Amino acid sequence: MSSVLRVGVIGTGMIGRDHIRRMTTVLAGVTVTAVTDVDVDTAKKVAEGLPAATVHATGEELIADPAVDAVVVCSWGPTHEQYVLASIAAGKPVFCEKPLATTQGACLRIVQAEVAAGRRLVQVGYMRRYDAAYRALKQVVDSGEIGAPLMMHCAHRNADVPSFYEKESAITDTAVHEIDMVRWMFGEEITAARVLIPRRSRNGGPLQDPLLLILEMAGGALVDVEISVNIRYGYDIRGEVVGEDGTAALGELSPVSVRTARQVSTPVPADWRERFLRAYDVEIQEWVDSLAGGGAPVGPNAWDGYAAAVVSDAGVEALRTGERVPVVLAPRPALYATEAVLS
Ligand code: NAD
Ligand code: ISE
Repeated sequence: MSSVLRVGVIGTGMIGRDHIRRMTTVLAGVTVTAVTDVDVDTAKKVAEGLPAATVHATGEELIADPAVDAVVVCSWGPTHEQYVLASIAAGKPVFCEKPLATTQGACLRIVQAEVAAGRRLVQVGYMRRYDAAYRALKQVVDSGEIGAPLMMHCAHRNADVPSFYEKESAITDTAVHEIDMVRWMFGEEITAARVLIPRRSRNGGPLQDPLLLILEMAGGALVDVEISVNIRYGYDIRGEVVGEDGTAALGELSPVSVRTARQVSTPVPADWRERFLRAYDVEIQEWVDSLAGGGAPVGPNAWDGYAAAVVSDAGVEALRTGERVPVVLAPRPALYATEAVLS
């Protein structure tokens, strides 16, 4: 590898373009040398702003390009498995946007391919682990200051969602972030999921919106996640851990609050790009830095992607049946030692 990491990006939609922007104008030690998208015109348009980048006809062709040291997968979820497996087969590090794959079987195949390769090549885009507020919250929890955690209350509110968003997406596409985050925050696995269904919002169209996902942690704590995907007023992410001796919550994030006409107001972000702007920067910079000199990625790994998929499947089953659904994970391979997985 050269001293500057040469990255190929598969999928030049919303987050693909956002990651290309940060890799070319914000971050250090990285350059984008190749792009591809099934919508070739989109890829070509993006490449117009990247004079050094080749536009490839397929993801496989991009992965094989000798000018690509590492791959970033930002295509639709169902296509992730093939590109992650092809990157592992080529021996190239691959950063895959969440979810790692859309079924637990596909995630397990990725885990098995990486284990067979004998080294860590895969990182999954669970960016909350890089967010300053979540990191500060975890520091308080880990310090013991609020005592043993008993519960966590979360809210994941989107102003709106695209038309292709389906009933199950509330779990598989949205709450999957909390699923990964609480495994990391509590340093333990999730053992069961339940879903409660409140009255339906008139803003939710055909979706059952909102939903309440309840997660049971291995240590006995309970996590509730409100998932609202048509809240209208903005993108609002909340989290509060209740401990034996105190509570700790994500702080308000706006750098400004305005007082006027006997009111106090702070802006609410429009969407995930605005709310997690810096978290994505830190996430990709730390990924780039970890690969320097042929190193291995240290962020959320293929096992984390697999575990999130199993919990997500349990959540979908709980939504379908109204039952409590236990989470059963395959045996964890030695490549994913506990401390590397959850810390
Ligand atoms: P998008 O629809 O805007 O972009 C996806 C792009 O992938 C499209 O341009 C599409 O043409 C392309 N594509 C589809 N199949 C392809 C294939 N086989 N090969 C190459 N390109 C292909 O979607 P998006 O919002 O950018 O989401 C992309 C991925 O990123 C999803 O997995 C999504 O869950 C994830 N995502 C993560 C976050 C986050 O907060 N971490 C936020 C948004 C999206
Ligand atoms: C989107 O794909 C994301 O990952 C966002 O972070 C999340 O808030 C949104 O609900 C998803 O659709």
